[in-house]
Amino acid sequence: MTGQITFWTDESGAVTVDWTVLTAGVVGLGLATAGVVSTGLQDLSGDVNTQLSSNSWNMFGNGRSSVASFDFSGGNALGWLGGRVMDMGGELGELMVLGPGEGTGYLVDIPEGTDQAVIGFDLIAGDSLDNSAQWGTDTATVMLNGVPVAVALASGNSMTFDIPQLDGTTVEATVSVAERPLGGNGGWNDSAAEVTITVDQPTEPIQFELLSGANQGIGDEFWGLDNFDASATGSPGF
Ligand SMILES: [Ca+2]
Ligand SMILES: [Ca+2]
Ligand SMILES: [Ca+2]
Repeated sequence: MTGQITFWTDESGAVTVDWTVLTAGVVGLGLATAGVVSTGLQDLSGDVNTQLSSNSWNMFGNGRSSVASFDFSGGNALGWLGGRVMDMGGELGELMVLGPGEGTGYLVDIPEGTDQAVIGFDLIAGDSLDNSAQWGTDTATVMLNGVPVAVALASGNSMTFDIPQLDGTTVEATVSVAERPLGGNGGWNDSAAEVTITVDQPTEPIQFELLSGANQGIGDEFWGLDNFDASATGSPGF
């Protein structure tokens, strides 16, 4: 019995008890840390999932990434400044509409490693837009980073383009619909063009802008923007 009493009063026994309490504390801390890390990982995987599935950042791993895509359906124009999304009816449906002197802009994100950025959209010349001595010249100006890269002239409800040749920027515009009522005022013909802008070696976000030089209100005439799509290309897997 003496030995057992010695055991209970032995200092080394007390150390064991201390160690047990200390160990329990460390395990508790470890569990708490694991909880935080686990939550962090879930947050991160959630972020990655959001990024991968969002329109703003689809990585296909084949060297091409979509950075923005807008058909303005449901009024979605998140990130656009100026202009207004309207349902102009007919074949036009919802699109970004500009009244006289109005402009709309969007900052196109450029992922690191981008070799080429491609911005495509439909430009709509709605209703009574003119290019005449009598009724004036109704233009739409496309600008990148404040520099005009294309000027569209509505003419007899068709469209012509004045495209300055700028180093590193290529603009192609093809009239897809001329002189046909697409929407807006059905009594007035409309026209549409597919515009594609390619920018070589962009290093910073590109500020896209479309400005209306129309001289009458939206009830009479309008410039419209639809099916905006911006993508970036780089080395495969970027
Ligand atoms: Ca649309
Ligand atoms: Ca006009
Ligand atoms: Ca029309």
